[in-house]
Parts: sequence; C-alpha cells; structure tokens
Amino acid sequence: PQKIYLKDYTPPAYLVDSVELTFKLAPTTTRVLSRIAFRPNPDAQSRDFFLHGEQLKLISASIDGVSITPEVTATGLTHTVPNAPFVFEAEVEISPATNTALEGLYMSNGMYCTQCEAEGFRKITYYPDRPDVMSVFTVRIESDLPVLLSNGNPAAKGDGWAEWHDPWPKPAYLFALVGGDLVNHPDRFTTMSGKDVELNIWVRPGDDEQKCAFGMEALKKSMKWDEDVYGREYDLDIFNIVAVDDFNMGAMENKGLNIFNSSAVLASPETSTDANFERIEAIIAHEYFHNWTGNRITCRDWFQLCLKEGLTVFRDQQFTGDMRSHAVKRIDDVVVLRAHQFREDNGPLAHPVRPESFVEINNFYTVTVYEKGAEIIGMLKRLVGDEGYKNALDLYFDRHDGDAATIEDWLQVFEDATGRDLSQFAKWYSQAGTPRVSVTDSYADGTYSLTLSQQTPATPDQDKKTPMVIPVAVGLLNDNGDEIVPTRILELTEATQTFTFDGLASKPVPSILRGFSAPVILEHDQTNAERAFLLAHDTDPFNRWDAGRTLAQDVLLQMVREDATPDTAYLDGLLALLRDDNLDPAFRALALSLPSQDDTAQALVDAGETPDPTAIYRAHEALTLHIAQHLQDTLPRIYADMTVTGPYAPDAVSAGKRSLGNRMLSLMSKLDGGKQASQQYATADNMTQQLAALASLLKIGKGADELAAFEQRWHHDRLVMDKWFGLQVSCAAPEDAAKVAAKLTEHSAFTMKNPNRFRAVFGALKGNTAGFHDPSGASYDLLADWLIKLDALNPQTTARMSTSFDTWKRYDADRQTKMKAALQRIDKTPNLSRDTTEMVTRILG
Ligand code: HT7
Ligand code: ZN
Repeated sequence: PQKIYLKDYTPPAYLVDSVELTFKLAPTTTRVLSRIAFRPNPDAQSRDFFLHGEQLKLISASIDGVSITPEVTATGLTHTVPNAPFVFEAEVEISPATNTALEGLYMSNGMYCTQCEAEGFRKITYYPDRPDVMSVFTVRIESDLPVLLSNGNPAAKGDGWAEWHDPWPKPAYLFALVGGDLVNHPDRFTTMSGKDVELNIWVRPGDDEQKCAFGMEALKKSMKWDEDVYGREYDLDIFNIVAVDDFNMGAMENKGLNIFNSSAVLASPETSTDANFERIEAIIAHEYFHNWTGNRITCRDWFQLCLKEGLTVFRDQQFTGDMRSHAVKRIDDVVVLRAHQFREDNGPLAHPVRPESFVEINNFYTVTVYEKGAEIIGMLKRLVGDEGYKNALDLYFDRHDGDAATIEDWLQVFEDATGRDLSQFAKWYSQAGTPRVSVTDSYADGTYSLTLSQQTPATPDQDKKTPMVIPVAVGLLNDNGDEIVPTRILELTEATQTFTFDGLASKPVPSILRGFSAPVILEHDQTNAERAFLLAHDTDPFNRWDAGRTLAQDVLLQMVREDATPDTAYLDGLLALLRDDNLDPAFRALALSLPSQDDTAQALVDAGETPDPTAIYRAHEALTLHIAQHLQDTLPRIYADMTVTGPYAPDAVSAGKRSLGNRMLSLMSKLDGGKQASQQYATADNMTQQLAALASLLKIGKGADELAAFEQRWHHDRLVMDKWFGLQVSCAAPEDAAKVAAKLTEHSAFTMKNPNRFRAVFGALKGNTAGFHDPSGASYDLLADWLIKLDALNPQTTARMSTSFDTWKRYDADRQTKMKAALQRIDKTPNLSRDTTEMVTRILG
C-alpha cells in the first residue's frame, strides 16, 4: 500500500468556489448530482485535474455543459480542463443500504446518514476530497422521508424535498446529510450578540425523546462557555444533532449538523450511568467546540490533525473541569493518558503527535494525536501563562479564521503573541515517545538543589532523541506538611539541569510534576514513607493522588514478585484518606482505585522484567482483599454516608458520592459474599447503582439471577444491552473470559454490524487483561477470528480493535508466539483491508 508523506504536501491544483449537490435518496440506488465551480489555484505547482472518487458508479459528467468521458480509476477521475474557471458536473450512483463500512453515505436502522471525516466524501461523489479545498455548499435532498437535513441553514422545502445552504466555506470532510423518520427535542439559544439560534436533537421515534434533555442542556452550556471563556459565538441560525445507532466513533462535528453515536447523546437515569452522563456532556462540548477549532479554522492536511483535535480535547477538558471538579478531571485524564497513550508511545504503534507518514489516515485518530496533543496545549499554556494563552488564542482566531492551517501557523501565533521562541518546544509535535524525567536532590546550608534529567527512548523510525522543553511544576513541603515553597514551573530544556531553592531551614519534601504538568514518566526514588507523607499532606490534589498510586504500584510489584503482604504505610494511608470527610468523595474514590493490571504489567517491563498477567491478576485480587479487610470497620459507615437521597441527578457531587459508595460496595462484597450488593441491585432506581451492584456480584462469581433479570428487563434497549454484554466479559475470571465472550457472540442480540455491540464484547475482552492474556491463548484466537470476519464489513473498526495486540512483545515466549500467530493469521487473510493491513504490519514490526 502507498505511503503518504507530510514532506510531499503540495497545494491543490484547483480551488472550488461553490458546490451544488442534489441527492435522490434510494437504499441501493441513490443518485448524487454535483455541480462544482472550479478555478485554477494561483499557488499550485501543477495543473493536473484529479477528483477523488471510490466505489462510485459514474452515470455522466460534463465540463461547462459539454459532456465528457473522464478517465476513471479505483481512486478517482482525471480529464483535461480549461486553464480558466470552469464548471464540472457529474451524476453518480451509490448504495447506502449495503455500505457496512459506515463511511460515506450509509443507512442505519432505516435512516440515511453520512460520515465523511477523514476521506468518506469521495464515496459520495467525485471531488477534491482534501481539507485545504474549502467551499460553500448548497444541498438539495429528494426523498419521501419526513426529516431531511444537511449543513448550514435551511433554504427551502416542499413535499419530498428540502434545500440547505451553508454560507461558511468548508472542506468536504465536514459535509453531512441525514434523512429519516425522526423526532426532535427542540430548544433555543440566544448568542452573546443577541442572535436567536434554533437547536434540535433528532432521534428515531423508538428512542424516548426525553433522553435528549440532558444532551440539550450540555449543548447550551457548551455554547455559553465558549462565549465566556474563548469569546466564540455560534455562526448559523440552526444547530442540529442527530443520534445514530451504527457509528464508528463517538461523534462528528459536521458544520451545523453534528452526528452522534447514540451512546454519546442519549441519556436517562434508568438507562445511563454517571460515567455515561459525564461522557455525553464532554462529547457534546467537544463537537460543539470544533465549530471554531476545526471548522472555522481547519487543517491544511491530515498530518495537522492534532491542530484541531489536540486543541479541542484541551478545550473540552477545561470545560468539564469548570462544570465539575478540576482536580478530579485532571486525575481522570491522566489515568486515560497513562493507560492508553503511554502504552501506545511505548510500543510498535508509537508515532509523533504530528505523524510524518501514513497509509490510512483513519489509523491516526489515536490517543497520541488527541490526548498527547491536548497535553501539548496544556504545556504551552503553562509556559506562556494564562494571559499569554488568551492573547495567542485571540490572535489565532483573528489571523486564521477561514484558513486551513498548520502546526507552524499555530506556534507562530504563540511566538507573535508572547515573544517566546518556541523552536525547541516544537519538538513535542515531531518526537515520538514518552520522556523519562529522573530526579536527584541534595540539601546544604539552607539551599535545596533539585537535579532533573530527561531522556526519551527510541521509537519506531526514531532512534535518537534530543532534549525537549519540559515544564515541571514543583512545590516544597516541610516536615509538618506545610507548604514552604508554592508551585513554581521549572523549565527543563537540557539533558540535565539543576534548580536551586534558597533560604530553607531544613531539607524539604519535594512535590514534583504537580498537576501532571507534562506528559512524562517521573522517575523519582522515594521511600514509601515519603510517598505516604505526600498522600497525607500534599496540597496539590493530583500529586496527592499520584503518591497513593505510586505506593499502590510498588506494593503490587512486591506482591507479584514475592507474594509479599502489603505495606501497612499504604493501608493506613488509605484508611486515613477514606475517613477524611473533608475530602471530596470523588477524589477519595479515585485514591482507593488501584492502578490497572495493564499499568502494573508496564511497570514490570520498565523494571526489566517479563510480566505474567496471571500473577498480576492474583496480586490485584489479593491487594483488594487486604484493603477490604483493613478498611472493614469503616466501609459500612462510608457506604451509608454516601447515600444520595431524592430523585437521581447526574451532577458531579451526587456522582462523586455514588462513586465512593460503590467503591465501598465492591470492597464489602469481598467480605460479605455479595449480601449488600444484592440488596443494592434489588432496590436501585438508577443505572449507576444497578450496574455497580451487578459488577460487584459478578466479580465474586455471583449474580447469575441478577444478570438474567437485567436481560429480561432491558432486552429492548440497545445501549443498556451493550452494558450487559460488556460487563460479563470484563468481570469474567481470567480462565473464563474467552468462553464468556465466545458464548455472547452466539446470543441473538449480538451483531458485528453494530460497532457498539462488537466493542462491548471485544473491547471488554481486551480490558480483562488476565483474561485476554490467558495462557491458553483462547482470547487471542477468538479476537483474531472475529477481526477477520469484521474486516470484510468494517475495516475502520477492525483496524482500531487490532491494537489489542500491540503489547505482544512485552510477554513471555509462549504468549508472544501465540499473539504473533494470531496477528499473522489476520495479516494473511485474502483481501484484508488497507486499514487493517497497515495496523497489523506496524504491530508485527
Ligand atoms: N472529528 C471526528 C473524528 C472522526 C470520526 C468520527 C466519527 C466516525 C468516524 C470518524 N473519523 C474521524 C470526531 C472528533 O474528534 O470529534
Ligand atoms: Zn474532535
């Protein structure tokens, strides 16, 4: 397959002044008529006319009204064109009903919908499908379906047709169309300049329209927040959101017509957990924020993807922090970053935040581009300060509105707004891998010296790394736990640097990398007593939590290595923290969670050892039991204290209480045989409480009756049934996980055509670390079997799910052989998609 390189970028040969599209919708014979006004690009290096197009049946084409017979290949068409502005017209036929890849125009439960990012528009019609070609779209949809939507503002409608006009030039990847028998949840928003905007969330009639109320509130909060914090106002008369069941990702920010995976928008207390509510709020915000960071200012090419995604993730993280708790949000984000991005950075799929080449761009919608991309924005803000950040963002919007921009443009704005030289900082975009920052310190004559060293390990295609600019936030405490030096940002720019703090009466206890000020691995040899001290006293909530996590990881490593009993400093620390009623329950719940088994495996790899997932599982189970026993007397009291009275509300305070209460429940179940959990299951009036009780039961090998009752009650609700599928796999004992997953694939409600259902089972299998790596290799074989089947239908989701194998080189020879065999079997499948071929090839290395 052909690799595309960032260095080969050339401007488009032709620009598009306007596009008119007519859709005559029919399940297997949709006709798309296009009328595209082209003009030669004065900045182009060539005059070759090429339009992307895939899986299209060309019916007719013309230039300036004269019929032509273009040269058509599997990827597009070419023809000679005038050396002056001209109009290209074409009619093509496509088949949405048989489009199982869910890219381009497809059907989901009788509804027509589109997904064009990154390169789906070329499956709709012939077009220069690249983000630096921006144009004004007018769309006419002809169909008997009652609701016909596209981007921009409604222009006109009649019986069996509707027309839309989007005044804002956009690239083709932001095009969208929806047609269906839909019902809406309407609302309105008045913008900061007094403009009235119509808001709608559209769902299928079977989906309770009340399940849109929470999403609608989230949308209005997002609109207000973007005005208040970034000064960004909405720019159309209408904003539509449509919920779709079959969707490859979470949601899509099409201009004025966001399309959402129904799991990312529909919510009710009975069917959604607190985590679901929080995720929905964040995704609605994320897609809305793209209206400025992504749509008004888009990317020049797909190598610049982090320009819109990193910044928009950063903005949605800020939003969630403002709506809920900054401390808890930061911890949540770092848990995700470490679990997924560090894993990616450490394995065969490592790539820079701005990659230099790709075969299939869909494979680069990664945690590195998104989450590490967001961390880079956070570091920039830390380095230039809040004022500098605000000035830079104002300049960015002023200077680049309407542009398809690059990372260079982005950094230039910061340089111009703040006067700072960012040439070294720019390496964060080009250098892959997670830097390791090691720490040594000394104290003499009132001066405390902190020596920081940085080193980034080799990654595929990048052997040698050079020092980066790393903002390290540091505070100092005295022996009483008082903060004697408040947080200060140390800028680590050399391989090794020493920073001094004068006028100190005694050697302080350092609190380093506060707030997780940079996406690095901190190597700091501290004693367990020092960590327990920080767990008890650090004023920085992130580092307080992280001290507990490091302690837990250390305890786990000892338990894996030598079957040790846990350090009481850790257990006592947890008990003190749990009993501290001044602490936010959500924070306490996080502090009581152990690092994931996958994290422990990586920690062993970092220590030069080969992880045994079964031993890690046992250590986790044993430590959980020790914690339950150590906290035994306090668990019921806190469980009772965390009772939330009154009708369910998904706010952060109530959710935090339920989170801590359910942590108690899970620990109590280890001791009471599930008595309390059964009771909670029986009396729960919301999904958070119901699901947590069921999980507690399944984890101790009980809950068969509840599981059956759950299915009986919820079999009609797709999103709830996804939970039912997933929970059984994630809670299965390691030796049973593959069997449980295999059995579920035989269930009448299992379908691989629905990505949510496929992910429910196989995402959970990957997440059950010991189950996935069971020595029998049964999970590897099962996943490979299903990925091979899925690839023929949906390459994008298959390729994404193949990353479950990306840690194969970590493990013992036997597991390696089995995983490699599974990967090779996928690789050898006849007609394997380009998406999956690229991933499997990279994973095999
Ligand atoms: N910008 C979108 C990324 C995306 C996507 C979404 C749904 C289906 C397929 C997709 N391919 C790429 C989503 C976002 O980051 O907001
Ligand atoms: Zn995004």
